[in-house]
Amino acid sequence: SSGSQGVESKNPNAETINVLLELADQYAKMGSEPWRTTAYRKAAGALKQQSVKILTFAQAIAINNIGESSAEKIEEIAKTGRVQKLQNLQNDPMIKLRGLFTKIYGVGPNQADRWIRQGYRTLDDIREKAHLTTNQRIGLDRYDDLNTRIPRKEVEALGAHVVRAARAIDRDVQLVIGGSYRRGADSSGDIDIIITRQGTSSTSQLIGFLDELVSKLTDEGFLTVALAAHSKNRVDDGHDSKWHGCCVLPKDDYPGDVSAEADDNDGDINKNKEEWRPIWRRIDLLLVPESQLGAALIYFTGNDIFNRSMRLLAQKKGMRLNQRGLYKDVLRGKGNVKITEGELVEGEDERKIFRHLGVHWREPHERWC
Ligand code: DCP
Ligand code: MG
Ligand code: MN
Repeated sequence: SSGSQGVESKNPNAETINVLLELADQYAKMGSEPWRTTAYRKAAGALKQQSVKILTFAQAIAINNIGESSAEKIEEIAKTGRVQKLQNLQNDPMIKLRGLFTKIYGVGPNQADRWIRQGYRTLDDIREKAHLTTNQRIGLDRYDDLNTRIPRKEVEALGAHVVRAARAIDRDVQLVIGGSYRRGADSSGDIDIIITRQGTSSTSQLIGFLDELVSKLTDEGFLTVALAAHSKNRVDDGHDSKWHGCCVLPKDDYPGDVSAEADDNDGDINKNKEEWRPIWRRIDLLLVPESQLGAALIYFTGNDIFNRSMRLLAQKKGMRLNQRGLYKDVLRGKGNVKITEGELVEGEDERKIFRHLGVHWREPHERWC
């Protein structure tokens, strides 16, 4: 999941934008009505482009990408400084409880609602009474750690640690930290590492390397646990192209003063080495053959809303974009159902994929929606 990034106060609509993004995040957290998240983020994006403060419904609705509901909220924020609906949602005890439960790794809104219907009201109830999957058990045991955002400097140190281990096994591998880090975020929910090697055209060519890397990092205590993957990550030969797990940065790798520029909820954890304690962090390793690197970079840089709009754009142009490449002449049948993969247009070069789609290049830090 990707939280929104607020804007600096020099923008005339900064306050409105930040409240809209908070509202979008609230709906994202709730999992219901996901289109509202998209709508409010789009409206916030449109407001960012304005050079004057937007005060009324009429002014707002006249702007591209701002719908009725967003326009109403914009006027409300301009007048009162807040959105009543957001406050109601934030104060609703059942919504709060659902938020408490969905913050357990591996728990979605449906599971949370089932538990609430069963009468569970606290994490202790879940711990003692609920039937948990292995992933959920880990999520509950490490609840606080896994819900603490990772300061950017720690993401860098974690990445550097993995790069050192990877290079010691195979000096020709290349690693890129993707996800919110690549978009320039001050802090991240997890660390996403894209792994490739020159000359590879299939994920299976990298599986052996991944196995070696994971066992090395596990043996030395950097990787603490593997999390069960979803089946959709399997490639043709049955191997997983994605590895999910947790890691801990060794004390010696810890940079000083990491939390200085991070979000408020980063607290003072590990601010200096003397007070260091191990914090479990979520880590995703992604195997990508060089021939698909560009498409994979787009996908794993995100954010998810940016990805959705790029895929929609490809579809509108009779093409198809996924994490492996951009394809043309995709045969579609009834209900726009894909019949053939089509012919590969581009997979390796991120910029060329933008060009083939006819859109201007957007730097990773410009891909927040
Ligand atoms: N992604 C996507 N659709 C999803 C989930 C992920 O397109 N439903 C892509 C875009 C994300 C990237 O994968 O940017 C990494 O996923 P993360 O869940 O790690 O999200 P982020 O790295 O963007 O944010 P966070 O800081 O929360 O990890
Ligand atoms: Mg991430
Ligand atoms: Mn991730």
